[in-house]
Amino acid sequence: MVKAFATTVHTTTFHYLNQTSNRPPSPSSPSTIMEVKRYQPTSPPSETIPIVDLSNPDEELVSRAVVKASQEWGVFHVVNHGISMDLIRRLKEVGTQFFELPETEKKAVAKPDDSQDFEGYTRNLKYTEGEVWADNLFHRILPQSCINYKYWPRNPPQYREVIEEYTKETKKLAERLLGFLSEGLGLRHEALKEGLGGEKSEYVLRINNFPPNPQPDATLGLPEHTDIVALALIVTNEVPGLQVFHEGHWFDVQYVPSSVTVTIGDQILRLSNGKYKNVLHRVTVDKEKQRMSWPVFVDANPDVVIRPLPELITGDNPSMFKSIICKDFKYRRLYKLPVD
Ligand SMILES: O=C(O)CCC(=O)C(=O)O
Repeated sequence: MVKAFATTVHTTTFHYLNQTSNRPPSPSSPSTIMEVKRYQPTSPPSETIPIVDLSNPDEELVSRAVVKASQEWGVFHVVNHGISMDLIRRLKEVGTQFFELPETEKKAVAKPDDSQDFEGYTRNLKYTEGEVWADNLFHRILPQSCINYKYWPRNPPQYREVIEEYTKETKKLAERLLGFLSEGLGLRHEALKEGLGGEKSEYVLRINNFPPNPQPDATLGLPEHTDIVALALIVTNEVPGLQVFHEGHWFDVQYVPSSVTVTIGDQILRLSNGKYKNVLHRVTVDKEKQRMSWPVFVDANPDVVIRPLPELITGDNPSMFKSIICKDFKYRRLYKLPVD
């Protein structure tokens, strides 16, 4: 298992993301990395994040909607996605119950101070600009060989059973979406999954707890970033806070109760040779309400070479990105080193 990338330049926080704020433009960064002002006002919601109904029997229509949303926005909601509402309710329940435990109990699964990896519970509630203002629990959920149960809470007792069930359903959903995205590239259904390492690609659960913040305008729950992974499948509680950058404006992502929100990350941008967009996003905090979110990140196997899928590259469509091994890619992203 690769752990080298997982320590950040910050001593207290691990970001499973690629931050872009407070950074001068880098000539060798892909053009998709945008510089934004942190407090740029959000635009009026004349346009909203696409919503794709996955239960539509016309699979081709569904596929086209996923592809269009991934090209234009890099983020969309899916509804009727096949994960039962009861399972999502139980996922939220076990996460909420974990964060309600006394600090001493949460520390049973704490990320060790000297850990070179990201897994475990961390508390980052001393706000510094550009840092996370949240409590997080982070652990791998697939493949089985990568799972480290020492970071899975024993309390609440049903935690493991619920997360295992949720993992199975999330994998099915992720693979269906990857299939649509592959077809949108004119490739076989399995092309992107295989490009990420097939059954050896990694799935990681993060539970974010953003407590109310008396100074919501001065603090972000998560600073703007694109995900260094392939995809994130996110469920949240009813408190809005996710914002995405689209055509020069920040948009609030509306809370759609039965949906899973999908964000496209850097790896899909690269594998698709730039066809799909890695969405820049951030999370705001609320003055009075606690916000929580449960992203599952679909990540390439650390030893896979991240590069545009070779079938896509022609004389007319040259490669936009150099090949790089996944673990090196993530290391460079996390340390904000240039990546071609
Ligand atoms: O809280 C959310 O809605 C998104 C979380 C997120 O972007 C992350 O954990 O990287």
